[in-house]
Amino acid sequence: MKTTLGLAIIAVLYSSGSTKAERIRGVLPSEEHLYVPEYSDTGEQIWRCLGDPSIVLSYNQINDDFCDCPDGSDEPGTNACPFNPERMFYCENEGYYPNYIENYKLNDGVCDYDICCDGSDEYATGKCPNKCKEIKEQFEEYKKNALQVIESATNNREKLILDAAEERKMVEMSISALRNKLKDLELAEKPATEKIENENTNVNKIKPHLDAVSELLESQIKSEALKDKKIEYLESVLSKLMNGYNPNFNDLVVKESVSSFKEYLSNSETETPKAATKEDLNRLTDLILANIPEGEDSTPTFGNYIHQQYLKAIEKFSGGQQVLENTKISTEKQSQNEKLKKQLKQELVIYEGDLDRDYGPHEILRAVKSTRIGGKLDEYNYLLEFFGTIYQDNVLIGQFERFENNALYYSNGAKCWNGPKRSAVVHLLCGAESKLLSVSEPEKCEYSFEMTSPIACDNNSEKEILSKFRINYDLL
Ligand code: MAN
Repeated sequence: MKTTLGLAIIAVLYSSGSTKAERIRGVLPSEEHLYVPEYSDTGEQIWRCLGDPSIVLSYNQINDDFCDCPDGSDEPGTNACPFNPERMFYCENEGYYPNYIENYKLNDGVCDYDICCDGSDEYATGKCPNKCKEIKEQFEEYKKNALQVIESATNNREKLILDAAEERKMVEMSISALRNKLKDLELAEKPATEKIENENTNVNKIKPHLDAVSELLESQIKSEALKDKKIEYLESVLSKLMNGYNPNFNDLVVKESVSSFKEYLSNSETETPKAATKEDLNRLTDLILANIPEGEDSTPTFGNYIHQQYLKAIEKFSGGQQVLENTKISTEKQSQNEKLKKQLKQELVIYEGDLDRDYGPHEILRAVKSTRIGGKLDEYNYLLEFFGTIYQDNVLIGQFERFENNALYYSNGAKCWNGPKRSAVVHLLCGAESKLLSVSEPEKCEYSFEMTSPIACDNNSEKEILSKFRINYDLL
């Protein structure tokens, strides 16, 4: 029973805020554990500077409006220490969004409701009552409208993502069409003989016979030549004998040989070549004829005959003389083909390069790559092309370089007089339409644009709504 009552009291203490009252002013909840006191040997509550634990303070020196720690950690809730961006004052803004404010804005008599809607930044002056409830109502109203815009912007973004995928498909299709065209051109260029052989396997039946003819002729020629040499030699021996023998020696064998040789010499000019060679060739010709259609009337020479039969065979098996002509690609046509191939290859390189380019998340920039957004901002007309250039009137501000963290980067613009080449960063904010909002020149010839676009609508949009929300102080 006692225990239950004890627990109930603790619960009441927590919910009534007495624990909060003990919180160290200005410290964010996740750092509260760094402000727990230690106990010295004498039992005194002590605390060490966060940036330098060798500096030991009495616990009540925290927020005593006197700066003891070099990093300002002993004064999280006052402006006694110099401003340290790492140690901002934490406004709890209960019921709304917690936030941080620079310590030099504390108790300066100004209600910084856009940061601390609870007025806690003016705790000492007491000038600023808590307005979190009213501000929250304003924000909710603003958010409702903003969400409607975001919804239509997100729909537009989804459409753009689909368009981008479609664009990619088109590029892929163009690549495959170009590759096919190139393949066709290369096929058409294959050497004529190769084509005949590929297309007319029947001609191949004849070819071995023709090869055999030439082989036979070759060996025939060789053997004839050898025979001629032998005959020449024998003729020279017999000539010697014929011219040098002594007719006074009554050698009948010699006399008979010489007279036979003389007879041989007188007949040799009219002698015909050996029939065997021709017979062999005829036999082979018959073989060829067995594979080809009816020949024409007899041909004047064997060479011509073979040639004619060969052409006939090609005609029969390959669809006619046309094939021969078709396969003979004229040099003119060849150079035309070369030109076309070169052009196709160049196009292919462009398309293939395009597939590798960085078009951002979901390749969304593909869908808007040549969309142009124009607008007059301050004294100049600006023209922006997402994946192209930005112009300030006629001056080139930059050329698209990359898309990173919802910002488009452009560089390599026209050179600035006495300065760098112009460049720009375009910060994108979620919006249903693409529209240039503002431009500034933080550094000479370095431009910073703000632009709405559906391509910038992602899951952080709620945060973005808050950052764009402005309090209407008249209503507070
Ligand atoms: C022009 C504009 C300006 C730029 C100056 C620099 O006037 O491009 O934005 O600052 O040139 O000389």
